[in-house]
Amino acid sequence: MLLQQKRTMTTAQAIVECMKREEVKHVFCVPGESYLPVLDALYDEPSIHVISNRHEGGAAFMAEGYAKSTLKPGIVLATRGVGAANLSIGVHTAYQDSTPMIVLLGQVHSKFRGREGFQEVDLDQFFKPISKWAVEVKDAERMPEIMQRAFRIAQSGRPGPVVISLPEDVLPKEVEMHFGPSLTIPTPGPSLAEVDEVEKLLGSANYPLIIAGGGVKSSQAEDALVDFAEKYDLPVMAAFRRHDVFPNDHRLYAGHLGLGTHPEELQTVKEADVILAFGTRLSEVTTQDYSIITPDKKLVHVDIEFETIGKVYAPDIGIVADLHEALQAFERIEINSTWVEWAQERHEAYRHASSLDVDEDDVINKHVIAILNEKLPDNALLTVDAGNFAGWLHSFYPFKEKHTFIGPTSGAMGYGMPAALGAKLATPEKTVVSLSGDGGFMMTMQEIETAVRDQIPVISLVFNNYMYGTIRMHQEMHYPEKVMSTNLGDVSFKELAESVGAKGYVVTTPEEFAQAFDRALEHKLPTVIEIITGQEQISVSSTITSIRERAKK
Ligand SMILES: Cc1ncc(C[n+]2csc(CCOP(=O)(O)OP(=O)(O)O)c2C)c(N)n1
Ligand SMILES: [Mg+2]
Repeated sequence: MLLQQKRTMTTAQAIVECMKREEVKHVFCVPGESYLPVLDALYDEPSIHVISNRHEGGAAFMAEGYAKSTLKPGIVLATRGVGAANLSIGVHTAYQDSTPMIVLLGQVHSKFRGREGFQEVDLDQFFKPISKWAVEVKDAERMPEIMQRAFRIAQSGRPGPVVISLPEDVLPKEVEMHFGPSLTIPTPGPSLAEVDEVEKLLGSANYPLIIAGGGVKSSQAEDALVDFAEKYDLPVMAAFRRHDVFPNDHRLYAGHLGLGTHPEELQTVKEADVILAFGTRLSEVTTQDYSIITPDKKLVHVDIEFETIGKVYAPDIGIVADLHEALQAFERIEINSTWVEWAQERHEAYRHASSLDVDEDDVINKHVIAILNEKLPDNALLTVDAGNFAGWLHSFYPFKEKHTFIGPTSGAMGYGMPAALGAKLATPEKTVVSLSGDGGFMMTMQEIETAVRDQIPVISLVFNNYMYGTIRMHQEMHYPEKVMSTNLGDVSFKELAESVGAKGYVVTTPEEFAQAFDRALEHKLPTVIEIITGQEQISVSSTITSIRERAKK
């Protein structure tokens, strides 16, 4: 269909027209009087579904989860300084997680700018350090240009968030708007010389290792990565919270580099002599506090963003490329050796470290993961919040297919459930389950009402240990037995869920959990399953007692 490139309309209508041209299906918001014309233009556009959230933080996380699932920008709308402040956690997460997002914020009238008008904040300045581009619209006729540029910036290079401030007097202005051609996203590839260099370096390796990150997902290179790894029997590890870059049950998978990664899995990096870092920024968590890629190793770093290369480690070969293009170019590589034995050994180490065999001595946290693994289809999508409860998922759940995991590399609490709602909207055919702790869940749990109102059937698991367990663990390590600010009160998540019309269950044993989970799978309604856990087993590998003992030594 040929789209008309020139039309008279309001600035608000031009925003919605750009969304339509980019095939936006859902937008997330908390309404405000500052951007009513945009809401009105959305009212007139039936192809775009507007979700009204309970908190801008929830709206931003939902948009972020939606964007991670669709690889298209998540769109959030909010009002002035107040809405902006509330949603900034989602913008920060999109920034750290390289997720495309467009944030549209109502701003005070241009006549009042600079007088500290009602809820006035310099929104472009406020978001500059945590966005790829933050801009205020001054001329109505430039709205299509800015919106189209926002879509381009959010998705080009390393994806990320763009913030647009919309003074309220600009929105109703009616002018002739010019729309540019629809978007194409550049996918640069490596040069022939770079491919030759990789061939030479890989050919010299004794113990090569691929560390694969979000760039594999955003360039949809998961299958190409399997082909490349299989060609030479190269072991593959997933970067922090990017489990599903590579099938975890594949003979070449060697584990996940996250918080509390098992020493046997870390051993793989220790022994590696050539590291192929593919689409990962080699973050603090992935590199275990920048400790594991030591100077004796050779590093090939492939990333779509020029700035990512050399940001942490100066690579021996640094290539700016889209991962999919790079892996296709690497098909030219010809090396006679393969690394079957090394890969086999490292996969075995992973299997040993992540064994899901459970017995009655295991805490309920591990049983729950085993039950999820048993009952969920391989394509089910799991989202996670920040907190120690997540350690059991990260350590033991085998993600077998692509697009099955979404988690915040930013470590933002409150993320898991709203992100699951966004993911479910994006992939309604999938079973979507979120995992949260009692602390994180309660930061955004009001979005359960959004799920009920908008009929988004997600199963939310809440691991209730009545504490900010992660911080309690760190507290015990540094200030043993001095518990401060980390205890939480008694909340019935079952009853809170029921009070907004969701299904609620509370369970204390694996059997009860299995039953409740079966029912949740059957009735396909927004559901909260509260799992009462103990406090003593404070992480996968430590108890409160063992930490206190260690601190005494
Ligand atoms: C928004 C935000 N605030 C604070 C923190 C610091 N923090 C990390 S984990 C954690 C506690 C998590 O508690 P809970 O969700 O109950 O999970 P648990 O560790 O008990 O399993 C806190 C406060 C954070 N990561 N994000
Ligand atoms: Mg907790």
